[in-house]
Amino acid sequence: MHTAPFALFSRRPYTPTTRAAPLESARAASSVRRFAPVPTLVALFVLAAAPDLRAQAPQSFVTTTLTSYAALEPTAVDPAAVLRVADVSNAAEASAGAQGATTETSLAKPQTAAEKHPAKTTKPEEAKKRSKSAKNTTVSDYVERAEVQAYLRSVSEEKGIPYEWLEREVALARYSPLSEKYTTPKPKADKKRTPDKNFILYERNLVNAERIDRGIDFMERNLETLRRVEKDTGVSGYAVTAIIGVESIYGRNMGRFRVLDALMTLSFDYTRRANYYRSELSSFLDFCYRQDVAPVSVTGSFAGALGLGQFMPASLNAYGRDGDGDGKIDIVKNEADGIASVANFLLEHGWPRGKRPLYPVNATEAIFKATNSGGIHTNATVASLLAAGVTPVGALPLAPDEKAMLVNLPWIAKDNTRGVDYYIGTDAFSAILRYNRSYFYAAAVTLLAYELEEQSKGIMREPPAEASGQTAAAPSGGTVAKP
Ligand SMILES: [Ca+2]
Repeated sequence: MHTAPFALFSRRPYTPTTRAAPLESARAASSVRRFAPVPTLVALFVLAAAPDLRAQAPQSFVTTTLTSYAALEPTAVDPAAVLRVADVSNAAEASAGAQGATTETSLAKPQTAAEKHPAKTTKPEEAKKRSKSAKNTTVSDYVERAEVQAYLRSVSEEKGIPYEWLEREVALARYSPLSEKYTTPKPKADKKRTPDKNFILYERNLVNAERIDRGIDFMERNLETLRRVEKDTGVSGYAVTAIIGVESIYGRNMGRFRVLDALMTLSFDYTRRANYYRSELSSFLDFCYRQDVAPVSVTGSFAGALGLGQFMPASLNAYGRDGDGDGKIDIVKNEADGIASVANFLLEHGWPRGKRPLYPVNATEAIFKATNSGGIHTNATVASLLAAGVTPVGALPLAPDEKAMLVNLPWIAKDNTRGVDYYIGTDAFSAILRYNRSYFYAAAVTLLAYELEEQSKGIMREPPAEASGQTAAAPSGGTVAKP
């Protein structure tokens, strides 16, 4: 029997809103919403194109316009992002001056929780302060600075890139106030108000009808590539799709910051982690030089992550792959390259062929502590976890000596009941954790992958006619969990 994958997550006493809207109704809604948006579009255009009007418009008008537009076309615009852009645009325009500030004033889709929550957007007063304190960096300012010249000389030597090329390209960099702002840690006072960890809330933002629907579209149009890559690497095509879905909503949200500006700012106008960003910057310049890409043309997140899988440049250099065989690696515009690169990242970080990431178990906090659980590596085995008192929920098709880790996901339901779900994680889960060290992140990716499999009715499986001609190639992703 094929076990419904997301039944794994059904023990919590709540019904996730994400599953309330069936796929069909989501699709129906998406065809209906095309008929009405003209007045909203006009209002949105005014807001986007006329900063003065936008600044004077009542906040309720701005909110209503953006919210109704977002309802019509949910992924076209994120109200929170546009509100934030509206708030900071004056500051960005003032500080950028003649530079145009196209990145900051565009409808840049946010990349992190900090950007997604309107409550955390820049207040107008803050924006005014910013406009006074922002560095008045001109286009060519960076290459005139001695530390930048010294850095470029070392990159030139280390990577074998002509200094003239580096100087010419870096001369186009501009200071990016938002890159600095969004990478600056919040004051400690805020930490007191940090709410308890709640996987239910986290999951709701990442695993919902829209992301499942678009994920199935993504899989349908990339099915050949996904199957080929899964066959080559043994990494689940559902998991690769889920990571791309979580990271960039399948390419709709890759960030509109100029990566060059972001990395130059964080390397030379921001003292915290400057060495890290300088290293990423040199990877980025190296990649652009080798791939014959103009650095200034590449867009990504405020911190320099780019493409479908939001790779930092060093990861792109290390794990980027050419998925369509044209000799270039373009993880921004080419979905095959994005898929191949994410799969290769997971493979290189130990994804075991055909394995699922998570299996539900019963456990306790005492067992979690006694087994030294909590890291990102599989430091136990299935047998040792069972010996410590972990008991499977349903089938656990893993060998006793299989490397494993115990995973805890605390949650708080609407009625304030609290609990912790426990899972046995395999090396596949550990590989996802190398993408992002958070159990919540990796579990949300896993859940989205399971939903994609379930709701696409196992789209990754080869058609029976082809499959019958094949020998015992291990099925990956989909069919392994059968008892
Ligand atoms: Ca390619």
